[in-house]
Amino acid sequence: MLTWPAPFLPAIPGTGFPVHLHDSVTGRRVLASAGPVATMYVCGITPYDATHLGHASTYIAFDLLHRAWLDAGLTVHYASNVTDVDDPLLERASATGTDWRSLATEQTALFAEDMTALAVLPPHTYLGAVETIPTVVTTVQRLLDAGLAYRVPLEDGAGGDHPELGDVYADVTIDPGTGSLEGLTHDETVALFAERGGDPQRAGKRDPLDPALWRRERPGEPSWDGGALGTGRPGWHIECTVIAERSLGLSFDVQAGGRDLCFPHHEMSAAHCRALGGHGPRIQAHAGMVALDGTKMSKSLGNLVLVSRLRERGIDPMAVRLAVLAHHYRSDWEWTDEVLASAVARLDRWRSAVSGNGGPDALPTVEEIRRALADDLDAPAALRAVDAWADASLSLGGTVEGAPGVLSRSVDALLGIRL
Ligand code: 5CA
Ligand code: ZN
Repeated sequence: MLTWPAPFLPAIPGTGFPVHLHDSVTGRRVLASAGPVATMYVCGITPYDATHLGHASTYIAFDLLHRAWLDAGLTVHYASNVTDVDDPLLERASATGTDWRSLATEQTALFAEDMTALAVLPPHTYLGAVETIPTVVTTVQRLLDAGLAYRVPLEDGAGGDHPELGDVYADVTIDPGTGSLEGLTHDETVALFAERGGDPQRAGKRDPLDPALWRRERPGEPSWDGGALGTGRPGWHIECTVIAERSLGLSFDVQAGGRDLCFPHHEMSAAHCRALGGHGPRIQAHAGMVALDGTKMSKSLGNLVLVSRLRERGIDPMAVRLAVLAHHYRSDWEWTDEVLASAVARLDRWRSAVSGNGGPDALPTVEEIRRALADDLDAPAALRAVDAWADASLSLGGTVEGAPGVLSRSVDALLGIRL
């Protein structure tokens, strides 16, 4: 899968601090990477109705981590995926009478344009579910051979020429702790699993929470050669495990996404990594949910603000990025016209403040931005530091020659905001 062009990263004076990040599993703040190579997997989109502000907010959050790591002198290996075949994509294509491949291709391209406009650094490894199918097949076979997965008989009409080869499910009971969510009863956990793409009621499973690894061919659904697994398509969680393994290995620093991926997706993906012999991600990092009119922005509900629509309206993507950065990545927040208007005003103010040749010394502000980012990606604090420099520059002026240039290059390199 092709990524998008990398934005230019200006050189800036000094070096960033080691980044600490909140781990959702332990609730602790930990060193994000011991270096010298930092590894991150951010779950990519399912390409329909992309890119809404919720997606944008999640990718911008972890783009800050990427930038802060680079600034701290680490080499970053960043991997991501595109879920270019899955139930919700197929359902949307059939509901709108579109070919699922065209829908996926079109929306993946639109996402790349949006990420380019928002100055998000592209992943180094970017793989689609479809192009990864041969690796999924061998990986699922490994799990079956190890006795960590099992086959579930199919309903009549499924399975093409080999209906005797069932769907394959992972056995969650192998990994103690999987599926026991803090604060939720077993029934509530099962309900959440169903709400987020799981099939707890499927007859023949050993445990309601067992996730599908390989779904056999069904009439009217696309399917691929699965060798000894029989024709079919990959399950969702194994897709990310396999793509992470191909790009980063089975033990890596951070797996990230929006908070709705915490369970079951990230929990199951990490369990698959362990079943395959790795440790999985050392940290799971989750961004808060962006809402519109009081409800989480989601493709299935359709309450969306699309980045491409804002761009069509002539809104500067840097203002959109700044609107996102005004919120801490772990908080839930609401997209409103006022949020955008205040970001547009802030961008204007910053641009006026850097328009001269002299200004207040920028180096203390650069250090404040770096400290804020190293402290669990505290973008709002970084923005306040730039606001203070801009206020001083506009009201008092300043005598340090070149300071506006240092400030604007730093805001570009660290926050991805081009002034
Ligand atoms: N393809 C899978 C991940 S492997 C997927 O969840 N795709 S997605 O298109 O539904 O979401 C892409 C990313 O955007 C995920 O990290 C998801 O958690 C995040 N996301 C979706 N809606 C919101 C929202 N309203 N606020 C914040 N992040 C969101
Ligand atoms: Zn994923």
